[in-house]
Amino acid sequence: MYSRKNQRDLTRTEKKRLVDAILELKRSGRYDDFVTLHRQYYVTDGDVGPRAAHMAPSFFPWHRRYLLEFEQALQAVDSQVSVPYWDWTRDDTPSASLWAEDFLGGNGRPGDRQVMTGPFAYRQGNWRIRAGATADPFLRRNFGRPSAPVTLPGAADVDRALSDPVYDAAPWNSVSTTGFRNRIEGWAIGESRGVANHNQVHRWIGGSMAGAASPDDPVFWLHHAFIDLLWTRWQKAHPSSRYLPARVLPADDPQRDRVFALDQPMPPWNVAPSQLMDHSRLYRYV
Ligand code: CU1
Ligand code: CU1
Repeated sequence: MYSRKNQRDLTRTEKKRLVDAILELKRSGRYDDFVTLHRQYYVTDGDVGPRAAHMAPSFFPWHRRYLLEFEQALQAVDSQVSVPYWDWTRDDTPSASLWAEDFLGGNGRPGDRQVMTGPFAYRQGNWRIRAGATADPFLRRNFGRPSAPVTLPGAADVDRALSDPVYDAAPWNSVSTTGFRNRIEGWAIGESRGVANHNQVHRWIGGSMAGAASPDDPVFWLHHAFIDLLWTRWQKAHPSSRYLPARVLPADDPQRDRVFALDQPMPPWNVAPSQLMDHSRLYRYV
């Protein structure tokens, strides 16, 4: 049992130990294996085959397990480290301590968007992008996407999603217009108004965080820890609500073999959403 802290509360030492553990995973090649895995499971509505990670009900449980795998890899390097969370409704500016020189570094420079500060800047020599979406070997960020401005979601946007008592809804993909899952994941719902919660955060950071290779930016883990915390908050707010679909979809449903019902094992771990509903024996959020 360990704690996942708000990143704003980490001490200088805690930040350094986390950064050092991440750099060690990068050096050993394990970090890029995680990026490759995410690219492999980033299946969209328009692709064929099952969707475990995105545009699907199992968005929350799949990423919970994915984060646990990453966290265990970090802890094999340094047993005192855990994945902190970034509450982007509070720490919502480029001057937040998250982006300081001693933690994740800051925005990309104009032009090629290359991150120039912090431990993950290419010029530091420890962070070469190998499994990225482009051929660029450097980490890229483009805060706020000035060419088509995007803001970070606010507390009201999150609260609107948390107040939906239904976990997910047909057609169980990116076009579901109700349900907690897509209100947080952020496809379709509110996109015209720019309210896309999880997706909006990826877009606000931009660069490497946009797209299937988004774990190339270490902020991915802090963003998804907050997403994981929001799932826990939703469960507490709606104790009689359940993960949906509860059962395998009927044979005539086009989503039957494309989404994972409560007890259907998800790749690559062969673990069902039902086995990931409760994290309280593993970690807690403080
Ligand atoms: Cu993902
Ligand atoms: Cu994400």
